[in-house]
Amino acid sequence: MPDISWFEREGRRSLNRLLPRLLPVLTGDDNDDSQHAAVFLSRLEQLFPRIFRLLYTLYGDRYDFFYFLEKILLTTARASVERSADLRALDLHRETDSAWFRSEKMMGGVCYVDLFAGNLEGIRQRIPYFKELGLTYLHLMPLFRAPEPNSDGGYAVSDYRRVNPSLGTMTQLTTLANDLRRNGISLVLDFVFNHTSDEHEWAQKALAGDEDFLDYYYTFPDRTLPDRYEATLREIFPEQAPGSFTYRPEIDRWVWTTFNNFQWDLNYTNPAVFDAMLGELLFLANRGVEVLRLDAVAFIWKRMGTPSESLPEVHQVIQAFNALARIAAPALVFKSEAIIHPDLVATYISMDECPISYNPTFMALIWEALATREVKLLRHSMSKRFGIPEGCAWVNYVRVHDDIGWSFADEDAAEVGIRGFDHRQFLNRFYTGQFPGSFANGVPFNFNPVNLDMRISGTAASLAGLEQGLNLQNETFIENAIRRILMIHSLILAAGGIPLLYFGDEIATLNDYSYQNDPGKGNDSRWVHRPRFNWNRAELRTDTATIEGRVFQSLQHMIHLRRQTSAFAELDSTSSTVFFDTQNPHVLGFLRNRQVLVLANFSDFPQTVRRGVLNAYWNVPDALTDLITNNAVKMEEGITLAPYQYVWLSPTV
Ligand code: OTU
Repeated sequence: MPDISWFEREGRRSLNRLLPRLLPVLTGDDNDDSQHAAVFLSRLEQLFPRIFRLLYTLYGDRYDFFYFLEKILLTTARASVERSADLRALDLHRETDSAWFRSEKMMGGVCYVDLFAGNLEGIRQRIPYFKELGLTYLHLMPLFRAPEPNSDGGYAVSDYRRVNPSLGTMTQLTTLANDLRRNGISLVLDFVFNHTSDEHEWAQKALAGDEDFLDYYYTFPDRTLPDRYEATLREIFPEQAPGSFTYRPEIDRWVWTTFNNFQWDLNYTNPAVFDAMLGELLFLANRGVEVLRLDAVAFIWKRMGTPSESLPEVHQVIQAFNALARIAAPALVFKSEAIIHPDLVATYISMDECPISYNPTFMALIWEALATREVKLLRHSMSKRFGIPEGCAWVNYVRVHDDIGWSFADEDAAEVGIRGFDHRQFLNRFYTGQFPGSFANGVPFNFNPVNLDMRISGTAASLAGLEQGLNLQNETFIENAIRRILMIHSLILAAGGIPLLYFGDEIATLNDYSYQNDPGKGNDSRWVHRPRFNWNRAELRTDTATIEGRVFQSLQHMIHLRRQTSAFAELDSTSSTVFFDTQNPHVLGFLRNRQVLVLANFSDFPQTVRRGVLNAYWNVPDALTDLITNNAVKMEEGITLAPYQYVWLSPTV
């Protein structure tokens, strides 16, 4: 690899050679916005050295490198020219306010367009509901054209520029993005960029034998290379889609399909793929999408003899996308979806790569602590891993549309005396209701008989015990389940980052087993926790005598409190959430910005935390208020929490 001075010199030379090709695009006949061209060029000047280094590292050994370098810059310039005045204004604003998503006002929600509201127009009509919940971030699940009846919930995209006709049109999506923004809500969409569906035009051309498009994917004439690759690959869907390759008789070749057999992995070693996907990415940004969730991010680069996950080139590709997006659409932020070992989750998080990331370890360990009633692994792991680079933010969640995988670090577990493998077996038995005394009604997802790996499906309410309580008509079970649901949400609302609500959880939606009879869904248990949103039950949300009302009102109250309390902002990524040992094995404790103390009791019994313990971390004020109840808290010897009680303690003002 050349040294820094070579990159500097050749980068400058390359930019000088390429500028004359870009200028006509930026200042063409139908585009006389010289001010915008100047903004573009100044961003380009600033970011080009980085872009040149990244692209050269990825593609510099190809004879046609310079051709693609030019093409990639032209794609960026065209997208910049096409960007609307509104979005350009947003760009300028966000360039000076990059901390916008770290505010205490941030509140996320996620739903399927069809299941939540029928179609895009339905979503638009539900804006008042989003506002009721204080939403500022709305993630709509994949809504593009996709195969029928099975598209992996839309994660097999057939056309990134066309909305699934049953949901609406691209024009409606653009209007929706605008309407949401006017209501203070940022639109979040997936960028499903590891694979396309086999119905995508590129795949269709490949199936017709077009060599240029065969190069968009990884295809092999026989099993020789697939077998060698598979020796070190992890199986992601061992039950529903075993292996990582699919035979296609049309071309008599094996196609790389990490996920389902209709999801074809894109070949990012081909710069034409990089350029084409950059075009799709910027197209979405120009529709008004503010956050792109980079789906299945770990898998986009492969190398023989490795698991082909999280290779260095993965980071280079995303960083290059990031830098180019910062030129054409700087308001856009990437969120990484890496549900993998926590060490690797962290490698995606930086301002130059993905400033926002799911926090899968926090999510999984919250459920782990509910099962064990002990917080040691949760506390230990979070105190090691919650800090992330300055400027970035976690997305904290208890549930999304996917399974729950026990992706905590075995090292963290060993450090608190837990054997990872055995513990996962226990958790799987617990959450599928097989462990004696379990409160959970979960469903297995992709059991792998070779390594006994398994993940769990189920709604938050069913996993937290509500389904069991209602089935048994046991008031105590029901009460504990409601408290668990509220307590775990109190944690994602209080911890630093963006809380993300999975719509339906706010009205304690239970598992829906009817997916089993659906031809496109029956082999994928994740559909058990993706039911159609029940608006009749949502009607009960103001009646606190109902379960729906109690859960909704409590969540709404907490969201409101969070908005009012500046201590819930991410002021400093490494120290604004400090987890500490409460010296009570059942009580989780963390401090927010040295101002709010959060305690949560994971046990079915009252638990006490001694004041002396708290004093070691916080100068415990004499007069304390629990923000949740607005009650004064007397802390003489300590504080005793009821079963599943959570408190947000703040100095009384
Ligand atoms: C993601 O999840 C999506 O969230 C899923 O809904 C999709 O099925 C999948 O990608 C394919 O597009 O395996 O069970 O370690 O990081 O990428 C969920 C893999 C998944 C995960 C994740 C994947």
